[in-house]
Amino acid sequence: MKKQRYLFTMLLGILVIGFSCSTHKQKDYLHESREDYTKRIQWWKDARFGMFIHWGAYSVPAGVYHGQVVPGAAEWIMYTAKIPVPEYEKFARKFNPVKFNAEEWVKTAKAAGMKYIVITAKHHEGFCMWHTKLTDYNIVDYTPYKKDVLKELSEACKKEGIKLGFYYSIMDWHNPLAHGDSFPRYVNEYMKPQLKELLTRYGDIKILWFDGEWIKEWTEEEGEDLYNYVRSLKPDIIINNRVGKGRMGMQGMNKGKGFAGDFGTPEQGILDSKSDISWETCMTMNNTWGFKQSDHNWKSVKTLVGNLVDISSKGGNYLLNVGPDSEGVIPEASVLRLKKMGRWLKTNGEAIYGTKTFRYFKEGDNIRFTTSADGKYVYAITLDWPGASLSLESVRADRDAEIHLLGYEPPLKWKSDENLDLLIHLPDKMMEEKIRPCRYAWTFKIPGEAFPLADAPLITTPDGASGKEILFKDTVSVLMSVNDPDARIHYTEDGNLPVPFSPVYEKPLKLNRSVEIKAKAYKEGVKASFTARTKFLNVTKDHMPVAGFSYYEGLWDSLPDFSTLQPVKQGYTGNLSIRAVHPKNSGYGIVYTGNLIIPRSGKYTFSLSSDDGSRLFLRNKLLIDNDGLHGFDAKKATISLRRGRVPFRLEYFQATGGQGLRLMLKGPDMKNMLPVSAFFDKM
Ligand code: FHN
Repeated sequence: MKKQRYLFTMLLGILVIGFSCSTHKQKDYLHESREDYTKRIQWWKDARFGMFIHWGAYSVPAGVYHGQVVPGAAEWIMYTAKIPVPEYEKFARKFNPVKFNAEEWVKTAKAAGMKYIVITAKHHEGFCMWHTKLTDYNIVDYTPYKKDVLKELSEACKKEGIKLGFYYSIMDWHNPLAHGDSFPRYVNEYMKPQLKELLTRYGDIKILWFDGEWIKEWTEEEGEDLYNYVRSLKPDIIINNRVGKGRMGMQGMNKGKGFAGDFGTPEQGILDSKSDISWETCMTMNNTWGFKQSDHNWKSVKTLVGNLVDISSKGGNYLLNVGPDSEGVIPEASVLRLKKMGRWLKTNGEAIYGTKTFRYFKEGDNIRFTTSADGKYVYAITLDWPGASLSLESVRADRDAEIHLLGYEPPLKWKSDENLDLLIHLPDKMMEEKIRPCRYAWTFKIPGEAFPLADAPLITTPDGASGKEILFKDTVSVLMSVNDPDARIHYTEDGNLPVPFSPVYEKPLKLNRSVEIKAKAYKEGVKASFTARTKFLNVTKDHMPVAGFSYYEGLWDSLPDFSTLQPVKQGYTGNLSIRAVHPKNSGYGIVYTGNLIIPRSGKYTFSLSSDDGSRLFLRNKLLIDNDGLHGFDAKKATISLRRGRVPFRLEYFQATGGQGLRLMLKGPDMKNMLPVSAFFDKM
């Protein structure tokens, strides 16, 4: 009966809407000129910062089912907890956001400095947040609330001058047509008519944010057809790359050219460097997109501002998520953070909105650059307070330039030193935090341009290790290289900055002790490169507390038997930072082995959190099994241990999506949990 009613409702919808769909001539928008594309997307690139809203029937359970917290993202609860459709529909029946105030939400976004909003019209659960004619499984017909929240939101956005976009999931766990052979009917008789409703009844919709494209039923060809269909309804709309099949997992960019979609969509991560392709990082403020009552793991404002600065320096957009609860309230913790971001942007917004990327997006770890659209100004944004002065290697200030700290009126004193570095002096009084024009990050506005620098050298080992720190046992070979054959590398081993009379690199160095190698490339006619630096740490000689690691590559949905696999590389690490082992975002596994030094006999509680799966063994016996595809969730176990050395093995794998690994423990007389690395045995 249920299915008949469902199909009848759809049939009715098809009659009402389907007819007009067929009259649509479908033009090919996939091959528009670069100029037309640039014109269409420019407002969005200039906007830089938007609000993502995940709101649906999943906001009712809020991560809890049958009294238990369900691991993973709250909006996946129907799948993760395997809730049957009729059971899940009861949540929708109860959805009654009586405190929803569209005006308030839009003003919150606006005050945060956000220029656009993307809200989930239909997430994977299939519940529709607008009065669709295609199904009664929607906010008006199916709930006691009975109002069209997307209509209210679109009116509030129009009033406040905030652009509105819709998130639409291609995957649908509720519609019986959305699987297997009937999928084409779902696309033509349901999805397309729904998109037509969303694009013609809610004002000037500027963005369509597809998701759920990874399902086997969906193809790039369908994505291209859908792209053209949507553009035929709204030619100036912009559409993300999840409309097709080009996306490389959570890294978010396309695996090549020719895939449908206007911008890449890194998720929960930021590109390592600039990209010529338009892109937008979407990120949660805690660990989940939909509201989850148990998730209080909020990012700090410093982290959020730092993300916005880092993303802007690489030419991307930041789509920062809020997950309102079932009453229609955005969590206070989110509102607070957004207010503080808005205050920061009031002072520093000119270095973010409408800017272009600089020749070098960063200098060192804590300086990012953008430039004004006209190229007259370089914005140097420091993520830590620079102290009495700021030194820049890569910026040449115009003669007699007035350099300003945004938010502080008088121009700053500056000079170009003997290395042609730009040295900007800060007023002594600003050593006091409350005198500074803002918190979190500071922008120096410099009339000037990039100094052409020699390409920086790359410091590696024969097995391809590189980065800030490389741990080794006994001896290690150090290789240095630079792209430019006309450049020569000068390096030091004593911690000083290389200078033109430092030793020239001619062949691999053999190290048997801990040393920080610093290297610069020099070339006639250009300024010396940035300084490349790597600390080589001899774990045996320095008796460092370390664990060994073996790194593997592969795509699994649960922990593999690593003993049957060949590691891609092995080494030592002083912590469990997965980035230190490998900067990749998906498709890898790591096995850490070593000894823990237990300080005194007693009961110890271990807490293992990971996204995706992990397992902890002590003395080769399984203590915690946190295996499987899931969000960053913790599992705990308590065990009695005697004082002394305890061998451990920690297995971890990352499929796609969010990633993370954390192992903490707490023993007798310890107030807080400590990272397991605090107990690593020395080599
Ligand atoms: O499965 C969804 C998830 O629930 C959330 O909507 C994110 C946001 O981009 N997208 C998918 C995971 O990649």
